[in-house]
Amino acid sequence: MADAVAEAKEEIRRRLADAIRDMEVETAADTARVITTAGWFEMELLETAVAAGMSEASRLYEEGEYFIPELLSCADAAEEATKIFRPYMMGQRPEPKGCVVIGSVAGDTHDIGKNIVALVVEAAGYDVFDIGRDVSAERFVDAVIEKQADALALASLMTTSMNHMADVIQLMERRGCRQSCRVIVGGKPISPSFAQKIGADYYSASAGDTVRILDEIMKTHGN
Ligand code: B12
Repeated sequence: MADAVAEAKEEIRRRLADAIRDMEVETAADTARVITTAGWFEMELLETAVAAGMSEASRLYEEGEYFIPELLSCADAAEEATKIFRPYMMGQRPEPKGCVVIGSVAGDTHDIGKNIVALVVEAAGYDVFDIGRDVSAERFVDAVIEKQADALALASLMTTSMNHMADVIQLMERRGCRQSCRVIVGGKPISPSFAQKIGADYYSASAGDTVRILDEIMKTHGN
């Protein structure tokens, strides 16, 4: 019985990933509805299904079958599914735990992964200020100071934008808010050694990891 349920969950996760890869916006939304109605939603499901669908879309892009418009349609399908999950995720939200500013660094307009991280972190009980994509170091630091953020989560999906993470950290130091705010970095080209090199506090590979890191931060640095 438990095996049958696990199999059905895996099958529906696969259906959602396929709908994202195949740019089927309606199917993605319908599949998300089936998942929530069946009570099968799990935080990891959103992240793993979107990652699988987009990674197959990426392969098709590399093979010359997809171009930028196709990738954008896949992103639309992922967003539609996310919209269905959102109220369900927020309904299970615990008491506020801390405050996080998040955004994609200057020069980088990729935001699918960053949006998932923001949503999962918010659903886990954090006040999240998502300041968008292609965000300058100045805007990041203004937001950290204004919101008195416990943590700043920086995203980069490109080797050409990842060095802007270092600019943000240096500006935090110059403007005196580095000590009070932990910095988490993530995204495809980021590694633990890169995080260490630029003086970030943590590298995170996923939305789930980010929640675990934030809980750890609040335990050691929270009020
Ligand atoms: C979709 C996509 C696009 C879409 C973006 C739509 C959108 N709204 O985001 C569009 C079509 C607009 C696009 C444009 C471009 N793209 Co693009 N794109 C991709 C693609 C195929 C998938 C990315 C994705 O969404 N993955 C799905 C999500 C769920 O996974 P993820 O982002 O990795 O996120 C997970 C983790 O990394 C982590 N994470 C992510 N963000 C964060 C943030 C924090 C704080 C934390 C803790 C963790 C975390 O958690 C997430 C969930 O598990 C990648 C290929 C790839 N394999 O990554 C190329 C890719 C990133 N793009 C690339 C390029 C080159 C471009 C363009 C320059 C193409 C062009 N010629 O115009 C432009 C650049 C635009 C710009 N200036 O930013 C290259 C980058 C190469 C490099 N230099 O490093 C890649 C790698 C493709 C390739 N193989 O060449 N792209």
